[in-house]
Amino acid sequence: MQKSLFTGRATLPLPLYYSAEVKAALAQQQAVVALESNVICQGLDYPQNLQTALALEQIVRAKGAVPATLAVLHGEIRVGLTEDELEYLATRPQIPKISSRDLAFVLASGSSGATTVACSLQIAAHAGIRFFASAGLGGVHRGAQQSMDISGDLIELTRNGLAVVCAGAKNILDLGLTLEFLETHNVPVVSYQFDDFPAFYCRSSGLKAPRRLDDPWQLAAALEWQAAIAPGISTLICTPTAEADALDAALVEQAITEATAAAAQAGISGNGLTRFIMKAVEKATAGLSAQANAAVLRHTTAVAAELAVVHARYCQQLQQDGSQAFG
Ligand code: PSU
Ligand code: MN
Repeated sequence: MQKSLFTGRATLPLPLYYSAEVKAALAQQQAVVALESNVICQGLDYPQNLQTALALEQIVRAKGAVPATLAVLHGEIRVGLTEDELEYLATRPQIPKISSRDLAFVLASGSSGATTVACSLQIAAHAGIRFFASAGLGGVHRGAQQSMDISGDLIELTRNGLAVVCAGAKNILDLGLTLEFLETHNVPVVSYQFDDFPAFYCRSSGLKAPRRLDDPWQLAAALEWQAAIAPGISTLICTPTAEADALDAALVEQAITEATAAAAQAGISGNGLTRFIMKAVEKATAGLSAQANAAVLRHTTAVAAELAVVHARYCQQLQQDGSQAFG
């Protein structure tokens, strides 16, 4: 039995099952990068989803870190999946999208779930993983002044103390309001070697990032200070998709505006809205947006792995220096 942080009462141990690779890496304090499964199950279509999932794992390994794709399979929280398990998820879009608030119920029913960013952050924290990569976060939806639709991804950033590497938030959202929300909740937002807050498929949102940082060693130091100061608050590290993979902003904006109007017309709200709009944009761009989404994922995952490796080295150095570092 574990002790609850809140009541001191004994709580159930979570059914966390690690792949051998992830278990060994965590034991040796090597760099591990967690990845979500909702994008594999529902964000992209088969076979592009499976190809992308496998490519992401290879990218992480090539950078000297270990990938941990997260999902719930038959009531077990899986931290690191085999190729067969990735294929299982990639060929079953009927597996539900699960966010943080769904996890307990999925475990209780012994069923499976594809984890959103929010749910993945929660699991990664319980699993002792420090880095997480995603293409674009959920955020404040356009029209949220009325609908109050704000992704649980943002809330979860205030609870789990991870380093989250992404290309900003999805540009189907209101990125200005998303930045405001992050500021209100004191979530550090850093653009890595870039001035602006990126816009997922597009390089820039036209909004300045609250902070720019160029040196990965200094970023590692900031993450450790953040963990000491406010252990629950994650740090959002943004990196824009490569020039060659970026979509034309005007073209995408037109598709998003039409998709958003179509969603309103069809009365779509709640947790199906993001997928509805993403799929409509994909249709309007003849699949270009899905290609771009996969490219963003490959890029953010590579940067996350690079930063995780430097961070692991920084932590080793801290341990070697011991108390000397702080006098
Ligand atoms: N990537 C996609 N499509 C998606 C998502 C990612 O191409 O639908 C998922 C992510 O898992 C993200 C979630 O965490 O959408 C956010 O959903 P919502 O806006 O309902 O919080
Ligand atoms: Mn929502």
